Amino acid sequence: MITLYGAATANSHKVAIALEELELEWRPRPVRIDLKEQYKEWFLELAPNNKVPVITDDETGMRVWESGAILTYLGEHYDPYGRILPKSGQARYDVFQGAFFQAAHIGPNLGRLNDQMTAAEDDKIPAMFDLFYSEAERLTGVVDRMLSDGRPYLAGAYSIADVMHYPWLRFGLEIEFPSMMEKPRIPQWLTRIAQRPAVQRGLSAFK
Ligand SMILES: N[C@@H](CCC(=O)N[C@@H](CS)C(=O)NCC(=O)O)C(=O)O
Repeated sequence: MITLYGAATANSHKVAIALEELELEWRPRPVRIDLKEQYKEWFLELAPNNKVPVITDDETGMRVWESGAILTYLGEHYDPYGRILPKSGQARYDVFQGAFFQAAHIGPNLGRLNDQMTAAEDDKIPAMFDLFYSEAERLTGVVDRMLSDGRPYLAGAYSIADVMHYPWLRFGLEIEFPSMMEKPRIPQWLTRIAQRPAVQRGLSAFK
């Protein structure tokens, strides 16, 4: 049995979606980040970076934190037919490119932009807002180019690259982020992914 320590956040949803895509037996263990449960000693022993998600796997005795590492782990241990992580070749590295790009660029920049957008008026820093907003515009251009040859998914076939981006970029559609709405390939890709039953189940795992 796999336990996912998580919360109703994009990074935890990525893992819940992958667990559902692979039809694995798992249980959610909600972590109250609003109550700072992630700083408790028991949690820091699991995840020294005091952030969800983390998984433990009774089958293998493994513990993994960082959503990209968790999805790689699930792909390597529980995806024999390469449904979300191709087994070899260029296809595998196309997926890793997308996954690392999300973890290094999309997550941190959109996260900080969201912090600025939702901050109390006195805490907003206009220069920070402009910086993260213009970078978010550039990054949506990158995602659009990744889809530009008519491919339905970011690395060609559906993969952990899509699973990592979807919970983040769907907010762009929700707020009608202008540079995303001008690029129909991204909303079309989001709609395609939203229709997957495993994605719908994964998103409802933590409320
Ligand atoms: N790079 C990490 C980011 C994880 C992350 O930022 N988690 C947030 C929720 S989405 C969290 O646990 N924040 C609590 C804190 O920072 O104290 C990953 O992809 O797993």
